[in-house]
Amino acid sequence: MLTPLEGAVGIIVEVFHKYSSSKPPHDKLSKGELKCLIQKELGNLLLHPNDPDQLQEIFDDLDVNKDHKINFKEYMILATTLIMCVHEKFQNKETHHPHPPM
Ligand SMILES: [Ca+2]
Repeated sequence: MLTPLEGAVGIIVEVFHKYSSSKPPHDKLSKGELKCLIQKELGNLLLHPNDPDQLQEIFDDLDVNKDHKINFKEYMILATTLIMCVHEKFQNKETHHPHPPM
């Protein structure tokens, strides 16, 4: 049985393939596929998941090699950035609500 972290890693990979395989090339996300992924999978984490300007900005930031597609490596930038944002929020919470001294 997978540990929670192993499961989370698998889900990050699965989600990429679920959306990238909707049309060829099946190993890259088009802008439309990235839009679907963001709206369906990340609607709670992003402030404006339906804003076309924000979507364009995210797409341009991720598309490092400028081929107008998001490959898995570029998708990992999105995943890493989100994980770091969640970590930052988690740390802020800890700073603002310190545990009472024992
Ligand atoms: Ca690219």
